[in-house]
Amino acid sequence: MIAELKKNEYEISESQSAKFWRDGHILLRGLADAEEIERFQPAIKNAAEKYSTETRKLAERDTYGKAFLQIMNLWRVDEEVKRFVFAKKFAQAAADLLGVEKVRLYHDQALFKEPDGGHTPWHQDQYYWALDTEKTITMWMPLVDISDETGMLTFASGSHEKGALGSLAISDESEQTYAKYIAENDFPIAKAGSMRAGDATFHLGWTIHSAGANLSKTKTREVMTVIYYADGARITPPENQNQINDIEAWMGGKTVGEPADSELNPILN
Ligand SMILES: O=C(O)CCC(=O)C(=O)O
Repeated sequence: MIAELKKNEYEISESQSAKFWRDGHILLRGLADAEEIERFQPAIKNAAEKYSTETRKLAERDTYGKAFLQIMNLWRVDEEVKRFVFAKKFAQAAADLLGVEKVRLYHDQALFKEPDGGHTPWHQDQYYWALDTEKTITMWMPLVDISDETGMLTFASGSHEKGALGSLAISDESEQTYAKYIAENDFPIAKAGSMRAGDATFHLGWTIHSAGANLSKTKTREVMTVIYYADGARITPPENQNQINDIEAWMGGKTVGEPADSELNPILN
């Protein structure tokens, strides 16, 4: 029997949505409860381990490779993970924060930062996405209790207001460039001191963000993410090779100018 995620809604207040749009990110405590995490953490962990294609030792990888094991669209290969990713409660929170009626799935991804794993460089997610909306949002949910020691997601508050800031993939170059830009623009840096499994942050596609290294020798930072965008978005002409790859991988055969509404991108709320 496949475990169901509870249907109870998580109320987003107008002031939370306003804060989200002011800062470009927000922390929601207890979005998934302990029972839900107990049910779904093993399924996500097993699927992430089963479908990870990384075989190199940490020392052999570049900065991006050291940052995390990244296993995408697990909903397509595991029915239990699909229940989690398709949870209305999560999608409705995303829609309420964005202030839109309906959101679609871009893709999910498990981001497991291994013991001794490196930092995640400063970057903007939407550099990768060929969509004609700024109403894009990522839910980032630890499946285990985490502290700063294992790599907390960290935001440059208000940086989303600047929109696209150059053509930079996640790299040493994005780290250096955005660190300088953040200092020059005095964006406040925000991160939670700790997060319980089931707490979640949400951030906009243009918010500059990063994460620390995993300094623990034994603990993996198990995080599951789901990326959503406002229904009605269309595919824009790709501006870099990563956007070409993303259209091919995640847009289900839809092409430039078409609504991003393929079967890989269902409405989830
Ligand atoms: O988990 C991390 O280390 C980075 C996550 C991230 O950049 C994202 O979810 O957009």
